[in-house]
Amino acid sequence: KILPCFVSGMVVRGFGRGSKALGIPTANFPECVVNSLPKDFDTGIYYGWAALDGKIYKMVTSVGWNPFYKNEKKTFEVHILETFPNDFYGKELKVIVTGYIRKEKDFASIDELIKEIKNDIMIAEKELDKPNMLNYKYDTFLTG
Ligand code: FMN
Repeated sequence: KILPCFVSGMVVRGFGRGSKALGIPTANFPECVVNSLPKDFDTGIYYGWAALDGKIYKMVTSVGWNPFYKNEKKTFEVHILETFPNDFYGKELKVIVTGYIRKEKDFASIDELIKEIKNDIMIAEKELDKPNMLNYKYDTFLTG
């Protein structure tokens, strides 16, 4: 349908819960980028590739309203599957969303949310190693 979806923008500050409460830091795209997604891009959890500072990484992304936190604004948050010593606010982030994992869910506790995200990460790790997904890693959108 609408995947792969190519998205780029400058990393902005989110609500600031990502790294602290969850131990899973996410980079947020600005509102204008979120609002310019294709109309039929469903909210949910996806995986794909991210380019940052000229390097390509696996990523998982959450697009929507974060029902657990009841956000009033739709967000597009990217968690890169790599540990970084610093934030990357202000940097250009490019992503190719290549696959869908699941709908956003509400959870009874933060621990359950974290468990589900860890599972999303496992799925992304595995799916992105498949040849049809690896192809996108070298797309000129990311490398150019
Ligand atoms: N939030 C939800 O409320 N429900 C979800 O199902 C959900 N799934 C997520 C899956 C992934 C892979 C990621 C990276 C985030 C997910 N989130 C979900 C969003 C987290 O709640 C969010 O990253 C957290 O609120 C931190 O946001 P902040 O850094 O903007 O404060």
